[in-house]
Amino acid sequence: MAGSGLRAACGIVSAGLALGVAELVSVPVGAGSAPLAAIGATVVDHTPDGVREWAIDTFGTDDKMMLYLLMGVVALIVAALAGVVERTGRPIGSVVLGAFGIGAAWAALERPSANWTWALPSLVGVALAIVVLRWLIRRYEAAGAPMRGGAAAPDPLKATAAQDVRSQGDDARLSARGAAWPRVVKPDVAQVDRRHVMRGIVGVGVLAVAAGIAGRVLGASARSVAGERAAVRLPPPNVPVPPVDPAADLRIPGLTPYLTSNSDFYRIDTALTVPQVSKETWSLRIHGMVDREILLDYADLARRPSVERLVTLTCVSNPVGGDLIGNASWLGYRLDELIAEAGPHPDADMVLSRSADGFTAGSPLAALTDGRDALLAVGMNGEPLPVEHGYPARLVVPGLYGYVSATKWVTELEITRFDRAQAYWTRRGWSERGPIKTGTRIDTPRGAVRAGKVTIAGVAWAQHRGIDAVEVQIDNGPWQPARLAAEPSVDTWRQWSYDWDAPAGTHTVRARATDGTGTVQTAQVADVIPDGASGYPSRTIRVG
Ligand SMILES: Nc1nc2c(c(=O)[nH]1)N[C@H]1C(S)=C(S)[C@@H](COP(=O)(O)O)O[C@H]1N2
Ligand SMILES: [Mo]
Repeated sequence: MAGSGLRAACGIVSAGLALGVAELVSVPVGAGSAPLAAIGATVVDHTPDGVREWAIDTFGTDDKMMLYLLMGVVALIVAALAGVVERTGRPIGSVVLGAFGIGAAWAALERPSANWTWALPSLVGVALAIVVLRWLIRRYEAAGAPMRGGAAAPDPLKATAAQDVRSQGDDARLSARGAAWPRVVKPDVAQVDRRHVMRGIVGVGVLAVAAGIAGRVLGASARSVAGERAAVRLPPPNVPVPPVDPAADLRIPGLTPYLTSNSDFYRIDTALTVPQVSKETWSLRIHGMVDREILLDYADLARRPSVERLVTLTCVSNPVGGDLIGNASWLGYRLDELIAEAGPHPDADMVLSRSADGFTAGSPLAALTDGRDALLAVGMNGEPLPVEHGYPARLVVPGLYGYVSATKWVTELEITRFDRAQAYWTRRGWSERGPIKTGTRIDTPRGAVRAGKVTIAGVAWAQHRGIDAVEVQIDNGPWQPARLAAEPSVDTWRQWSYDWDAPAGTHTVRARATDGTGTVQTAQVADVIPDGASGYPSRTIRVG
């Protein structure tokens, strides 16, 4: 390995040790306090909308993985450079590492759930990394030149400098000595010394990996709420969902089922690691413009009447034809009742819900109190909420996109006003109100089909208004009514199908829905930002 390569390796293993040790220190401090997690979360919060859009478009739900990969590559480069520039008498690399440690500590302190101890993982890790880097570099500089094949001509000007190479440690001089003064320092001695450096590097590297793995494993098991969730017994709903009408499910191959299973349900949130919120420490505070603050814990909920409701959730980032939409039965507690107990002031118009990880959504107070089935949900499809869908409790509001209503891991409802408070995505350029736009999707067929009878089918949604009609258009022909499946609730999507006698050739199929108020969905094409995509879905089908 060339000299700068060894120096780079010293930097990389030292920084690796910082990350590994930080991971260990973060176990008692708290999830998200380790440097990469803290920096990642801060980056997510401060990414300009354009970049964010591009990342979601390009990587889809792998966007978080890509962020970690990117941070890993940057960390690797910075660590290698820190090693290359570090000198015994000139600790530039140490300063670089120190700056990163302070930056990471600052990012950790900025997290919504942070206290001062959140700085510790980064600071302890980096302090140790600096000590180890200095030690490795001293070892390296004491070891002498890496042996290079094809000896360079000796540089007479460097001849004297080479004598005190042990205290200077400049790569050029080192190689001059190694190549040209084999009798001054015996090559076998230099090689032994280099092995000494390599052993140091490998040793630190092993420690770094061991600390990192131990930290991850201990952290995951210490914080995971998977065990307690598995033991939760949901109260039987006082008002259960009647069994779903079989006529809601047309059971056409390729058509999305009426109910989405928990494992197939889309997941969208800003959390880099899924928040682990124990029901033992969870509480919900209703406060702000209210007559009396309310504080509820999980046990209080069990004493309240519960309901079960079918509601289709939709993400504002769902493009036309996209799959960021899912339908489930939700078990929970009526928000209108909870909010009424707090006594909201007449001039309040917004409920700012806040999650354990600092996400906020701003919902119109009216949408949560107008009699629709807006819920504080604890169950999903007959199970306790999956951890990634908000365990132990989340909001579900029919008719509003998730970003303005569906707060997972919810801990607070602040009754306030739209002219006083701004929610997470509104601050980032998305609309402050997010009613769901009437939409439809063509699920089948995809690609090529045989000429003859072809069933075109899909789902349509206009939550809380319901779907009254779906029409299909072939090749700019007239709009034809589709057959509608049963609609167990106006708060869910509705399946539709259309039997088409398909002639050979390439055809374009479009669909559009009419909601329960008689309004046809808009043909106007809009991007997802700022308030949801619109336009008719279309599909090109080759009939052979
Ligand atoms: N705590 C928290 N809750 C959140 C979000 C989030 O980022 N953090 N994202 C919202 C968005 S944009 C959507 S679309 C829904 C998605 O819910 P799901 O992941 O259960 O499908 O959650 C909402 N609730
Ligand atoms: Mo969303």
